Amino acid sequence: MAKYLITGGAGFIGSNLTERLLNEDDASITIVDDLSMGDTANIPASERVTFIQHSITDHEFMSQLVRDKQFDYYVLLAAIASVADSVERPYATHQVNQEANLNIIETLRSEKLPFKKLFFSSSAAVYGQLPEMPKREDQAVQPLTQYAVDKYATERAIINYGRLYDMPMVCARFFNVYGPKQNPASPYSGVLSIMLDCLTRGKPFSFFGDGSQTRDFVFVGDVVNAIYGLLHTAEARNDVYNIANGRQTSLMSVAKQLETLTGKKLQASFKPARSGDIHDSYADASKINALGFMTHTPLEKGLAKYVASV
Ligand code: UD2
Repeated sequence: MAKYLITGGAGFIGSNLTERLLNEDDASITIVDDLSMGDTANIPASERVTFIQHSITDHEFMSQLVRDKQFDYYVLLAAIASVADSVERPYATHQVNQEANLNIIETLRSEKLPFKKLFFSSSAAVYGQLPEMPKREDQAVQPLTQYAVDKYATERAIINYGRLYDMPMVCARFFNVYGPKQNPASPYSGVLSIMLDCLTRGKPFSFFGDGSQTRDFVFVGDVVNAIYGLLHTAEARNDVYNIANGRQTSLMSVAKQLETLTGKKLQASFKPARSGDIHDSYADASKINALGFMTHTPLEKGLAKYVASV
């Protein structure tokens, strides 16, 4: 049995990954999640899944769990997942997005615990507002918020641990992930989840800015395939990969596509842009594509699946 630890496993991406792993006969999955954004309803019912409600910021608790269980695979997804939220709560962001992850890798290092691969979810936010597009992993970074600083610092720490202590580590920079199980409840939720919720419930939606900002929207099914591939590909080691669709789409144009799919009209208003927001973002996905497992669900197909799921 391959033993997986997924931090943030009750959340949007973690619960989709859990579902994906259950398709593999030999996976047993332990989820640690404080349910700040996640929901136990997301977690598939299976005797191969163990759920622990706890914060990853409890270092002693997490170290003990790692020592006791000695997982084969570590998937570090738990995070304060919003740039705007990190601007409101910089120190809490640091504790969750950096310190808690450092504690896990330091436990593995200092106690020389064996494992097969550790995956950390970094973010496109590390690229900041630099004008080069599409974003490639070897381009300069510009972390403009505490969120981006912590994601970048943790990514580097993980790659350095891998190199210095010969530990099998891999990081990915997620672009804008969307799809089933995305939680629209917080003002900091992913924009497509908020937009779809507003459309289906007839609630007003605010564009922060004029809607011309662009993002690289990547379907969650492609993201979990990518995480699985990175965990199980030996050459993907001590390195970082963009996880993206490789397409640039404006918020306004994705709003039009959702209106067509739902047959409803968005009640939209326009507010000032959010502090720390970047205007444009899209990725060059050729580095992960070269590994041979990345899938790219076209936006219109992914949106249709998402709409059908709510
Ligand atoms: C996403 C990720 C973040 C980080 C970042 C990297 C989410 C939730 N966040 O942040 O974790 O990886 O990418 O660049 O996926 N917007 C509106 N109205 C709303 C909500 C949002 O106009 O009600 C705008 C928002 O100002 C931004 C765009 O939509 O320009 C996307 O916002 P987001 O919060 O979905 O994602 P982003 O790109 O800030």
